[in-house]
Amino acid sequence: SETNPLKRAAQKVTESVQGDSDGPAEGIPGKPGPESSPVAEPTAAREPLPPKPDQSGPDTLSPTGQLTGADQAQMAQAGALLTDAQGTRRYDTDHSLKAGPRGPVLLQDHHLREKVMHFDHERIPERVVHARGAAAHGVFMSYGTASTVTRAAFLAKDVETPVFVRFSTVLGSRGSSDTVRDTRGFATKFYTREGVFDLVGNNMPVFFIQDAIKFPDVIHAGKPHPDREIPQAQSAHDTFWDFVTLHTEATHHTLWNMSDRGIPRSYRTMEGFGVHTFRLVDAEGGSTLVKFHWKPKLGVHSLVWEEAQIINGVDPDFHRRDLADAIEAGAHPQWEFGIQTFPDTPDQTFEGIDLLDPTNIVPEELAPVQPIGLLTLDRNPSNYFAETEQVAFHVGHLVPGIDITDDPLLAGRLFSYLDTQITRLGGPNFPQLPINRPHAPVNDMLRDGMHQTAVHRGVAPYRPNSLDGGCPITAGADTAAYIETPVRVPEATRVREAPESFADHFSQPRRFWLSMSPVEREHIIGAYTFELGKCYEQAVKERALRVLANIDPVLCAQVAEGLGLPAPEPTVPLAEVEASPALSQVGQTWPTDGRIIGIVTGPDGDLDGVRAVREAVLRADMVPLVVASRGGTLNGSDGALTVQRTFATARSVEFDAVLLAGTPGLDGDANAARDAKAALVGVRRPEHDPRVGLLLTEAFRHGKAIGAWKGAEAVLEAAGVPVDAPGVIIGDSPTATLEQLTGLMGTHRVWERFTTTT
Ligand code: HDE
Repeated sequence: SETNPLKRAAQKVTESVQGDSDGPAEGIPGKPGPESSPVAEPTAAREPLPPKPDQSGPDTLSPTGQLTGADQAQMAQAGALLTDAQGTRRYDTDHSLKAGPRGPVLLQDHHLREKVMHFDHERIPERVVHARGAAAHGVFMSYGTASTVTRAAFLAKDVETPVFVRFSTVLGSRGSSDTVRDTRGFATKFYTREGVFDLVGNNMPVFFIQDAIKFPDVIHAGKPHPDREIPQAQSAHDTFWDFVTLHTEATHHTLWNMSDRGIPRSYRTMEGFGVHTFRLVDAEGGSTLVKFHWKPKLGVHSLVWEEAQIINGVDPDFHRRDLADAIEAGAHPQWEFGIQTFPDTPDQTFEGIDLLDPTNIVPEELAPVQPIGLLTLDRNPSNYFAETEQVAFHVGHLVPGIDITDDPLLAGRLFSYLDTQITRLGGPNFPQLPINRPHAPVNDMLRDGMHQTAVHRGVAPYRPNSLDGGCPITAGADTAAYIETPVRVPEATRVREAPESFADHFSQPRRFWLSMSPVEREHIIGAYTFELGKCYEQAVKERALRVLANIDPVLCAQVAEGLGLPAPEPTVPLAEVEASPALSQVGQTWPTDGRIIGIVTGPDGDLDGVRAVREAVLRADMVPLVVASRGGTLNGSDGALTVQRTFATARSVEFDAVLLAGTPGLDGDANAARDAKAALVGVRRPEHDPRVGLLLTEAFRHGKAIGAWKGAEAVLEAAGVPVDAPGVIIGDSPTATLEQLTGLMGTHRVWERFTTTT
């Protein structure tokens, strides 16, 4: 046959496509790779598998109302044969065109040029804030309970609406760690039949500033220092603390960041908030002011700071992985959507709280959160870039029945979100990207522009017109038009000023502090002490203490003690406020679905017991991870057990609880013989391995439930974990131990283990 490699490769293509003129070839089974390749092709070319259910693209309509399923298929690897961007088949994409094998690369290599050109432009600018995120598809099922206050069709009874939710950190770059201390974004795109509604919220109900004009400033202060570009994804540095102590309206949000809310255990265990007060409008035009809430079914749960720091190194993708794994495993995260409602009075206050001030909450005890629907995330994105990166949220994406208020922070956002997409997504046609396409038919008169992908018909994109049949015509209230609520605007003189009611910066933070349990207060004190301890500027630390003195003298004194500075006196009288118990994360019991239990066993552990607890953990919708001295399988009497983590790869931070497998009782000689045998193959028993000791002391320190069944006490003793401490269980049988352990996990942590001083 042909000896010239190029000709032979060309011949290979010709043979494989014979009889297949209008579709991809069946495959090239058994064909050797190109001559220059040292090994044969690893696999024979074949048709790609059809996408798994969770890999199919969003079920969207194009701007012209056509289903885009066909486009989606074309975007994947749609056939066996490689083509270039123009659809021309290529026989080699691993070698540049050269003048001889050792000669110069030729400028005429247009395949090289196209391939590298595309690669050069693969990145787009990351989001200026919220750059690091993870997302999922899901569905929102409305209870209909909001129908009395809003005409929004997707909030009517039993309406199902597809959604896409993106969670994020705020300060870090795209490649930064997940478990940094920061606010988290919680942005939801509802693809409703009346258009897209975006609720672009956070996991904290308040914001640092009251006026959008300060947003560039607070972000400049929070981002890394401009000279060295450090620190990454942190607020523990001088400029952040400089800003938040000079602009004391930031006090409340800063306190939330320093609380356990700043280090969530998982995206699945975060609350979400719309932050601003919105206005709902019913079918008769009646309006109600509301605050939006997302309540996680698994309860609010956080990491402890040391865990968060360890995870930054051990698994920087912790939250991203957790979300994707849970969805893939069928543990679909759920949140109840709720509203607090307030009468739409001209002063827009409730119980003396200014509803236009985004540094305020309204305690749930004063205005209960009323459930209006259920969000379930059930499908992972199939392509991070196309979906999670290119999704474009905007607070101005509203549907009939949902309107805005005059919160000055919201006003600035209404401008900013559209503006940013032009830089980020390269022009005004980002709504045409598959993830952003509305599911309602689009019939706009927007035309042309960068990256226009629609082929608009007609000649008269203006109205009224007499050339395109007079269409489109405008909708009215009876045909679901978006109609702005006719709110009275007060007669006023234009000023650059904040209202007097925005001036109280300390009573709401004091309420938050008073609502915390002793252990949560301890964590807050630790967080301030850590962050301010990382600052270099003495004046910044001192100013921060003056702010803390106005929240609470104990908080101030303890942080001052940690910094080695005197505690100042308050400069304003301490606010007389009641605690809001709903703000605390401690004291309730939650489902344990999706929680991870590490089951540690030695080379001669009770493997039948391990198998029994593994199965019981799975039945309880939790995740068992078997941890042993080495990888592979363990052979019990009932067949092999797969090892998921070894003493080298396991770290306590991955587990919500630890179970130690018992070892069947052996006498002293047998013990020695067993150890000798284990040492020969380089395998240590758990009680002899310092990594197991570390795992247990960390789990103990982090307030995690620890269980051991008969024969494993030695492992606890070797680690120095007291067997009679709270949350440490020595059970009679494997499953009885698991049962007790699960009971403890419902409260999230063994809170009694944390020392408190307040
Ligand atoms: Fe944002 N914010 N923001 N923000 N924000 C952005 O939009 C902005 C604010 C929030 O997953 C940007 O598409 C201004 C409050 C989330 O894609 C940008 C102000 C809240 C996300 C922007 C605020 C948020 C963003 C960056 C002060 C909670 C991520 C990229 C007026 C209620 C959305 C982008 C996603 C993203 C501007 C304040 C939440 C630049 C000017 C308050 C969850 O447009």
